[in-house]
Amino acid sequence: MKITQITDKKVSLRRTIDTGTEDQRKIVQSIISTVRGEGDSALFSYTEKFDRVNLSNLKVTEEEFTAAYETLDEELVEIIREAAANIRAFHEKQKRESWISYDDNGTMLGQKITALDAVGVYVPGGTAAYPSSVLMNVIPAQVAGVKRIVITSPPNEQGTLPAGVLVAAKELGIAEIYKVGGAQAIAALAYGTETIAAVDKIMGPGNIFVALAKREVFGIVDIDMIAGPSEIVVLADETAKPNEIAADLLSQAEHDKNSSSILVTTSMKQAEEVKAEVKKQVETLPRKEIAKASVEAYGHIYVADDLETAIAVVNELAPEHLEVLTENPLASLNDIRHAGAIFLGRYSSEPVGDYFAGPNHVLPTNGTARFSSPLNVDDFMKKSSIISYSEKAFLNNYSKVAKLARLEGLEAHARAMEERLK
Ligand code: HSO
Ligand code: ZN
Repeated sequence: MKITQITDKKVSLRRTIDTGTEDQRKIVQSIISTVRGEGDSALFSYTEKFDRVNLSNLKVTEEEFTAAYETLDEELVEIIREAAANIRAFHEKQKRESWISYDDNGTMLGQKITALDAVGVYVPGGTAAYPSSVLMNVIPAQVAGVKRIVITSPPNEQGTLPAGVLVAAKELGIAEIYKVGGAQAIAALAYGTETIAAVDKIMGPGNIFVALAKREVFGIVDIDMIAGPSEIVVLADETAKPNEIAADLLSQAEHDKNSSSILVTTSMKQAEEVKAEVKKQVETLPRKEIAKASVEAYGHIYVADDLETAIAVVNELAPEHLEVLTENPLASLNDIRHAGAIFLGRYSSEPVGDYFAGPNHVLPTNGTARFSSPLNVDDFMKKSSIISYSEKAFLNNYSKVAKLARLEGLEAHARAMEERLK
């Protein structure tokens, strides 16, 4: 882990995003057009090619759900239920209502809020098939009132999905889960096949092929965001404990070798202790190869002269997760402008938010916290404007509208106004 002293409040620390190679884009485009043309049969053959399994059906059956429950501890199922309840309670608070306002002319204006009809959630394969991400994507959609929620995920070589994913989905009452991954899954969700009806929006992270496919189908359907690897920034003063900081940094470093873990501190002594702790702790992790690679490539410690400079660095980084481990975390909250989720104090270690507290763990990465927000109920709702003019409101205003129309050279607009006077 590199240690850098920062004195200038105007540091520039932007990262770039992986938009794929020309070849990768071509592969994705070809997969999408094949799925569009051939439907299910393309899904089966791509699954055989990429996931090395020959499936007889795409949809997860009741037997598969039952088998999943048999492999999971009853206690764990209870914990999933409790996490789901916390997540639901937090998202319920976000729900917006339609509204209408009236004025003295009899004008009625408003906003009608409608849930999306159908949403697809992509759950990546391998060790990144997180039950927690099923909860985080599905629950806000349910709170919004989305009627049809579909999950797709690539099967393993035995042709099944992880038990945790199936149990989480079943606990939420999801009936449609399909064993298909990669760009072919995104194509199926966007265009539909015989088995998988098209959705209106596609959520969820995935590898570069999934990300490129989402970009490719954007406009046909909506997409959530193109998520980058997980990031954590810890903002600390000398009161924070190096062993705790190191443990929290490693909690995100173990996600992916491209994840980044950064400490911004006002104490050089602590910086050196954290560096040593990270080195020590990482050796004991089962995923040490990933965590080590991540820390080596993207781990960084910035030592700032004072808290104000440290906060400027944090805002420049605009991290996905920010832990504030200072003497008075609340006092800094006002000055922190850019972060996906802000964890205050040593008992709010980041995994509390990943799994259990209630706020969403789908967060803006790669500095996009400058302009975007955590996944939330609004992401599953859209608005329609309501406009209702009375005769009085019309007579008061039609000529103004006609004048604006003629200013733009749009005579038919002006006449539509005047036609009503006849
Ligand atoms: N930290 C990840 C979410 C996650 N962590 C899932 C564990 N499981 C991105 O916010
Ligand atoms: Zn995590």
